[in-house]
Amino acid sequence: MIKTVKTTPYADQKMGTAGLRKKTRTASQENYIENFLQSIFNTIPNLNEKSFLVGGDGRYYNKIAIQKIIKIAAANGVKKLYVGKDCLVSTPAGSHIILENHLDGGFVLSASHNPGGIDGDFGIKYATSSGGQCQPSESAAIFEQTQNITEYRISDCPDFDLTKLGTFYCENTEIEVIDPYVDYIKLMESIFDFKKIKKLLTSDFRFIFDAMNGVTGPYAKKIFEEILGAPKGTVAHGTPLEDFGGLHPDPNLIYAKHLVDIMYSDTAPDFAAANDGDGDRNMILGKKFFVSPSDCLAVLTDNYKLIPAYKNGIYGVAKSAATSLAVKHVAEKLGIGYYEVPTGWKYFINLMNSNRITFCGEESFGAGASYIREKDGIWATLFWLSIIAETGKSVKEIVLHHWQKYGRNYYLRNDFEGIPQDIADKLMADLENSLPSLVGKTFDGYTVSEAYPFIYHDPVDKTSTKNGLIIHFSDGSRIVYRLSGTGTNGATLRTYIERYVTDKLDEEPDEMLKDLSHISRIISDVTARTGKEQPDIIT
Ligand code: G16
Repeated sequence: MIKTVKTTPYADQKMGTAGLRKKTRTASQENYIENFLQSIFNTIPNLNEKSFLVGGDGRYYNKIAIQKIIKIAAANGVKKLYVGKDCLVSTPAGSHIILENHLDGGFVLSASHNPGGIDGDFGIKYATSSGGQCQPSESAAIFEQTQNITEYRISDCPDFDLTKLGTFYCENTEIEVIDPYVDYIKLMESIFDFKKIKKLLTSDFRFIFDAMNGVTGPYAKKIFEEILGAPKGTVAHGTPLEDFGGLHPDPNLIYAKHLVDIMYSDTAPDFAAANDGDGDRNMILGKKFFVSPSDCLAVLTDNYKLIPAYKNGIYGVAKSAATSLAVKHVAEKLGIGYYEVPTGWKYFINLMNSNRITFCGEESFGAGASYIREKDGIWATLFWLSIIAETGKSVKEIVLHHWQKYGRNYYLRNDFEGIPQDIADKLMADLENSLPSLVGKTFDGYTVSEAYPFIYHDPVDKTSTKNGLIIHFSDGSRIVYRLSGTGTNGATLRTYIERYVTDKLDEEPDEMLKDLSHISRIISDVTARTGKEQPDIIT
């Protein structure tokens, strides 16, 4: 039976950079998920012809929310749902399933790299038929629905067993519980030379893949251990856990410190990769060596010919404006298209659909290509393994060689977290107003040559998006400021600092960027406004 339930709006259901992300306690309030889902369905016509994917990264509350999604979808007359077995599907695999099966969209329940559990975070990434997250105009329409909602529809059928493959019905909606791994693995086999990678992984080469107790564990065990022959145990933290086993599943130098410690020890293996909760972010490490995500994109692009799927040529490459300019040097040398977009993978979708780009990446530990519409941590790992297998070089040698060829963009991101929203908004507004007056000023020897808000004009749909403030210095250095759109605790000011050099290639970024970091704090006035002398997180 279908029930219609009266409800009232929640004011805070605006999607951020990647879907709706909230504290689990907020998301588990009465009618919270129901309102949000009904609001999405209210924006989609002809639901009886529409099919969606449902899955998640294994975090706490996903199983409860997925039962709700099934019942709300059924009550709204959705034609079919494909549900990942055990409620699991990684964000990249989800994108592939949507595209491969020509689905109308999907719900990947994840707060990405944010911690899980009742005191952690919960999230819903809503993808459209593009295979990527909905566009700003679509999220605005959904937000409007959330603000006017008065009722939702839900089936009162009992909960379903989602631990076994099979098909059943809820009202008239077909529910198929699918294997979330098999098609994705085939996809990876079609891109990379698995034989070459297998030869490497069955030699004395030592590798750790850290799934951080997120969703990539089962994918990685199947790919690296079962198919590619890496020794059992290569995949660490390989079982998806509701609270990520207490880990903060963010693959960076701070939250994956346990892995960093191993890789900086004298007994470090040759290579390590970590993925985040939902498998779209990655961190790449060599022996006593960290590859910054901006450099990662540049190195992958420069080595495209080594990968079977790309060896005949690639379209262009794109990065978010806040990502370092390292890949720009590569694009110029290769003579391929180069684009800068706002932060958010959704901005790459039009560029991929129009064959303007093949590769894209972001400073926020993301790299990917146009075979799907999300970033992909396992793809990045297989790409690095391919480069190592083909060149016989270590990670450090590969990156040093890259810097010798192109110069190095030293890069750091400073995050000031938990700032009251009004203070953060005022800081950004004042900073934006002050930009014209900064041009020509010199700070500790660095002269501002240009300062402007980043405004992106999408070449395909002609929309414009404002995202972040950019300050250029006459020596090629840059500072970019923006507020994060993925946090759940006040506002986070991100300050991205970059300096380009062609000598001094193997120095510490902290040291090389000390002055610019200081200048970035002076210009933003962050200390006076927030009381914070130093960033909370430096990556
Ligand atoms: C999401 C988006 C990315 C974006 C990142 C950081 O990643 O998909 O495109 O770069 O957020 O966003 P912000 O700087 O606004 O916090 P994920 O992995 O969190 O879904």
